[in-house]
Amino acid sequence: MYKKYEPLNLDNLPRRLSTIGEISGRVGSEPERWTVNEVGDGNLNLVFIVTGPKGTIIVKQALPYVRLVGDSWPLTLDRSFFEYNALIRQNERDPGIAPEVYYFDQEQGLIVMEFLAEHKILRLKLIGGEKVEGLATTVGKHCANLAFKGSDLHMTAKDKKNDVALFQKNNELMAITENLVFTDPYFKADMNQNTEGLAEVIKVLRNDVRMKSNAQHMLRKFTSNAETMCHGDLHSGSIMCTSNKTRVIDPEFAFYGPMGFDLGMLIANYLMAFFSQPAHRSSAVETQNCQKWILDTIETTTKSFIEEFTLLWKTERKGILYPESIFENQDHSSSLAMNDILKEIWIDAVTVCGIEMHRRCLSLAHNADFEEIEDVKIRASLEARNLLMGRELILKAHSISNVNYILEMAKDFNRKDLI
Ligand code: SR1
Ligand code: MG
Repeated sequence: MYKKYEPLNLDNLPRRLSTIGEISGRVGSEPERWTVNEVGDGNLNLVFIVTGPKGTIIVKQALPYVRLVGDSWPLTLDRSFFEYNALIRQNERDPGIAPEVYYFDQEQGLIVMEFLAEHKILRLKLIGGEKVEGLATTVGKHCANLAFKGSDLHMTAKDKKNDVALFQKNNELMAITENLVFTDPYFKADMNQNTEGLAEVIKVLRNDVRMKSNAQHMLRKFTSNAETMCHGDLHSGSIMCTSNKTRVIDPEFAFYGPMGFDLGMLIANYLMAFFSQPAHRSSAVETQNCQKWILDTIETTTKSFIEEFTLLWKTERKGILYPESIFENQDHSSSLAMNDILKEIWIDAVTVCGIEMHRRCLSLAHNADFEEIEDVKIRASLEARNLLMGRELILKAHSISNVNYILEMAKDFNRKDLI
């Protein structure tokens, strides 16, 4: 590999990578027998599928700018360092869910990893009306394992602090979330985009001082409450599935933050899939069927998170927080303390959920669930339901006691004509 950073392309990739043992061992040592396709459809990076006589790999390379915008928005290559580190931790904390990493080159912003041959991006499956067996339990458990095992409930205080220090340097990516997700939806930011017809709804959101304050309280937690390593960008585009297998990819936005962050972002993306269904299905029956499945997925994801967190509390509580010495060893249950934590996680998740529902319709980087709806009037009316439910979630996060309340709220908004 060259020392100086140079982006890969279809022509230079085989020559440049075939001399690396970890790669040629998996693809084959004759680069002329390799086929290379660039398949990156995300907002930031190059992604190549490389196939040779021995097998197929994924080659992901950071560009020195935001791909979605172009070189007017420079962005550090170091994001691949944080993605690499997060993948390693995901695989330690919940093995077999993140792709296996075969090779990493920091200078080139390059990660070579497992090719998920049969898997497809979950967002596309949801738009296509496909269901995935086991999705909710796998991802709910994954979120719980990441939340628990990256925190002072499990890690040694020294390891935790060192890891927080390491990931605090992922601050360029954190800044994207701080601005695009938490703040830009609520004012006329330069890169904002929205569907025509939403002006009145946007006015309601931007005039709601209570809601904006709650969203900023959550941003304060994002920046200062380094509880655990979050995936940082856990939407349906960061999950790949077959009909019954689920993997979680793409943790370059990883950061140490609130334990409910990933769960909240995930539920938001399921809710957006839910609200967009009427535009993607060809009959009311199909729409109802898919929407029900999505709501069931939200319910089971949340329940799996709680179940797994409760199990980890009993079996993996080895850190400095809530030690057995002051509870169980004195014949006192620690359930009260755990339930307090779960309650706080839930409030954070509900708040993040509402904010994510806003940013995907008002800020930069919208999602295909809505963007692929060609009829602007239909798109705006479905986005309005999503935006106004997001507001309710941010306003009522402290009184929404469980997931069923959210499911009922979604069904209720799904019936409303708001614009
Ligand atoms: C400029 S990056 C925009 C968005 O793409 C990523 O997937 C993250 O969600 C980020 O917020
Ligand atoms: Mg991504």
